[in-house]
This record gives sequence, C-alpha cells and structure tokens, in this order.
Amino acid sequence: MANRARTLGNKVVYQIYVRSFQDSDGDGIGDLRGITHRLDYLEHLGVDYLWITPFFVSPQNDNGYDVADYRAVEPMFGTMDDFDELSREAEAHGIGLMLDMVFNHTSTSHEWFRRALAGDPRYLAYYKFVDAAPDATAENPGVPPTNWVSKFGGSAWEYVPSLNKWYLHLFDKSQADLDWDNPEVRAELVDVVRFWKAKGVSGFRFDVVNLISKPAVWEDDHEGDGRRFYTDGPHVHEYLQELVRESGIDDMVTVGEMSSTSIDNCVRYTNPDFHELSMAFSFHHLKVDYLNGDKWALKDPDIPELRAIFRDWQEQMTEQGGWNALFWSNHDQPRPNSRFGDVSTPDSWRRTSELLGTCIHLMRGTPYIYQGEELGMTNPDFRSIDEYRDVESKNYYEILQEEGKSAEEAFRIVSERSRDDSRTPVQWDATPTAGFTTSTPWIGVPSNHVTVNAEAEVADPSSVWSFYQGLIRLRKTEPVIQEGDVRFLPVLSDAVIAYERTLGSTRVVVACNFSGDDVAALAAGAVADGEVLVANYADVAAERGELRLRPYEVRAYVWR
Ligand code: TEU
Repeated sequence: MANRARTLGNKVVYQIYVRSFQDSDGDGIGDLRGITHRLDYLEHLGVDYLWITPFFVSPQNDNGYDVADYRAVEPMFGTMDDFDELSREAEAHGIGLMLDMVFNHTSTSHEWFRRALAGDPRYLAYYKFVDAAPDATAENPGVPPTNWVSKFGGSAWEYVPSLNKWYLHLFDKSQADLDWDNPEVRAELVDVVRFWKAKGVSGFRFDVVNLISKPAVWEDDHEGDGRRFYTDGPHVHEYLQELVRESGIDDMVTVGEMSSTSIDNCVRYTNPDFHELSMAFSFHHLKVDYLNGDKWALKDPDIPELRAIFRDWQEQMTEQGGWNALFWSNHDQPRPNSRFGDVSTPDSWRRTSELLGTCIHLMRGTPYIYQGEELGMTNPDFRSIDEYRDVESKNYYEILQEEGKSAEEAFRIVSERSRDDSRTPVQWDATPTAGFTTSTPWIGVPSNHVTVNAEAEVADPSSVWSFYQGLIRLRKTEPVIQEGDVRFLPVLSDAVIAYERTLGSTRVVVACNFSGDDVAALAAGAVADGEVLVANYADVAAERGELRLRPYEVRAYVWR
C-alpha cells in the first residue's frame, strides 16, 4: 500500500495545453518551443512532471484529441527536433515529460480510417463498423445501431453511404472509436507507446482509457446515453494490463482519464498489484454543480455532496491501495475559482484561489496543476458565442436553443460550462496579448491579465503564485502529506470540508470554508495546541475553542 505513496506522494504534475501555453513563432498558437522557453519558470514553481496535451499530427477538430499520426509532430506545434530539444532541456531542469495517448479513437483522417473507408477489410476491422439496413441511403440511412449519444451531442454513430455501414464515435464524428477487441489494434498501440518510450519520456496520460472496451452486443440504452454499456467495459482491465506489460511501462508514471468511473474500478486501475496505471483521474467531484447530472443545466455547487465524494474517494482508495490524481482543473473544465468561489473582488479572488489549491494539495494522492491555475486565472469575460472556439461549446449553444432556451440563456450556460473557459492563453504579462504571442492569439485573452499575470505574481511573495509555490514545497518537505493516512472530519457547517492526515505521531488537520460567510467549522478543541501550517489570511493564531472560518478561509494545523 505504501508503494505509490513512496514514489508519487512527493510529486506534483503540471498540465500544459500546448495550444494556449506559449507561442514562439508568432502564429498565435502555442508550440513546443514555447514550452522550452518557459522551463525556468516551471522549475522555479517546483513541479516534477509536465503532462503535455497531444501535439501529434491532427486536423484539430478537437484540438489534437483527433490524432492522424501518433508518431509525428503537428507542424503548427513544431518539429520532432523541437520535441527532442524540449525533452533534453526539461531533463536538464529536472522535469520529466508525460505524453498524452489518445487511444480510444483516431481521427477519421488517420491512414487506418482512410483505408477502412476505401473498403480494406483489414482496416475496417480496426474500428467499430456495423452494417446498415440493405435499403439504407445517404438521405435515409435508417436508425443507427444504438441510440447512444455522443459526448459532444447528437448520435454516437455516423453513416457511411459508400460502405453502407455505421461507425461508432463516442466523441466528434471525426473521432472514430478503435476496436480494442482486435489484437492487431492493440499491437499497433503498444508500438506507439514504445516509440515515445524510446525517446526517453517519463510517462504517459491515457485519454478516456476506461472507455476502450465496448460490449459484445449493441443494445439501446433506455435509461441513459449509453455510457453504462461502455464505461469500465468488459475487457478494460485485461487490455490495460496487456498494454502496460507489452510496452514495458509498469514502472513509469502513468495516469488514466476515467470517465464516469467507480472506486472499485479505480482501485484495479491503480493498485500496484494489478500492474495497470499509477493513478487515475475521476470526475464525480466536478459534477456537483450539474443540475440532475446534466452539464448543460446550472446549479450552485453542492458542498455537502463535494465533501462526501472527496471522503469516499480519499478514504476508500487508501483502504484498498489505490492512488488518486488530485485536481480541480484541466483543459476540459471551467476555471475552479470562477466555479467554486467568488472572483468578483481582488480579495475574494485571492482567498478562493488559495483555498482551492490548499484543499487538494494536502490530500493523499498526486496533485495536478493546470496551466494558469497557479496564477489564479479565471474564466474569460467573453461577450459573444463567436469568441468561443470549442466544437462542444458550439454544438451545445445550438442544442440548448433547439431545446427551447433563448439565445441569452444558451450563452449564459455555455459561458459557465465551456471547455474554452480554461483554454485562454496563459497570462504571462500585462501587455495586450499577455506575452503569449506577438500576433493575434487563436482565442481571446481575458481582460484581467493586466493584474493576474506571471510577471507581477512571481515577483510578489504574497501572490497566488507564491502561495502555490509554497504548497509544492510543503509536499516535498512533509512526509505526512506524501504518505499519511487520510480521514474526513465531522464539520459544523454545510459550507465546510475538513480532513486529517496522520503519519506516525504527526497529524495535520485541514479545514476549508467554501462560502462567503463567517462559519463555524470544527468543534471546540479540534485544533487546540496545533501549530499553523497553511493559512490564506494573515492574522491566524492557535485556536483552543471552536474553529471559525472567515469567507473562503482555509487553515491547516500540524501536531508533531
Ligand atoms: O476528455 C474526455 C471527456 O469525456 C470529457 O472531459 C469531455 O470533454 C466532457 O465530458 C465533455 O463534456 C478527453 C479529453 O480530455 C478531451 O479534451 C477530448 O475532447 C476527449 O477526451 C476526446 O478525446
């Protein structure tokens, strides 16, 4: 059980969304050389690994998650020489690279799919093609094999008139699902991993890897959108074990993106005894503001539910030897401070950003920082749908209106839920393009970059950036944070989440107030004689009585 804690408990991963990180050649799009230029910054922050989102050849319908060639660099992001330079330089900075393997599907521009379209039986068997009715036509293709819904809206099946077949796409219709039941497909993907492993990378992130194993029989889902049939599917553990074994990555750092998964499955994905992955991303805590589970229906975050989810995942994964990736944010999620707190004043923005960071950085697992989170970047202040770029946002803006919402309501929902909320350029400085590019950025820069930016914050010991640097340092110096047990604590207010970490005779208590009110947090004596370890208000002292917290206040106490 201590295994993962020993190797991963003292590490912090930083996620780079290449397109929005740093442009080096003035085309308005981030690139690999841009990352190399910023390695000093990343080393100074203190992170151990960079998860770099896909930079492989791709038509970019889903910003690179639609891969057309797994072994070549997309020219807009640079060249293989640029990658090799980044790899060397990162190593010189003591930073490892984790590459993003998108293996559930390929782009329909991939050679395999093009050969399938040409009717080659070998490549037809690489994907999930299903015969259409004999009388189907382009105008009247009939009903798809199942009623499953694509994650980006609409049917999960696309009809190909020239073949008279449907193919499955759980995401965009330009992202065709691979057939993992075909051993040739699995061998191809092992080769891809070996190729990048041979280049010396430290590890991998596997995109939606718990969706790879589809059921043997196609059936309609009368209760939902189809996910219960293909999530953590019948052969997923067997296929993952094979991939890890055959590509020789069992002792590298690996993380799987697990969509709508369960704790039991994530124990199997991450407990070292099963030889699958080092850790897993799960998303239940990022759905507590979905009304009735619907991403496109707004509600305020339900903090008691958030507490219960964190408690279950922290305690049960620990009990069963699993290992969590800890995160609030990635390139698919709105900015967490805009979502879970109050960013309307400089004061509440700072407290919220620091509260969120502390809440997960002191948990058991490996924390991930998504680019710009360390600066307290927020959702952008876009005014029109034309400012959004993401295929999912554009689709749902239309779908919401088809469902009867006004254009204003649809816009409000998209602006709170869009994946572009976190895809705006990293705010390096106060200049008009935030130091991201010398030309026009591919997506707009939020207006708050004049104050929320790296140049201002790195120099300021009281900035959100410096606070994050402190959290990373703390993880590296405190064994109780790296390896300690975790237990959630009873709280006095619905707005509070609190837990304790213990290792030997050391104990840490963390209490977080997710509200803009003064609240009672912990019962009298709960933090008596504790020494303050982390605080986001200046005047914090020992507390013998009941612990009360101010708006968006977080405190951690330690006993040694
Ligand atoms: O995301 C998988 C995924 O299911 C979501 O995060 C998805 O974006 C969301 O549910 C839609 O509401 C991964 C990648 O992180 C994402 O960027 C890709 O678009 C997707 O896979 C397909 O490769």
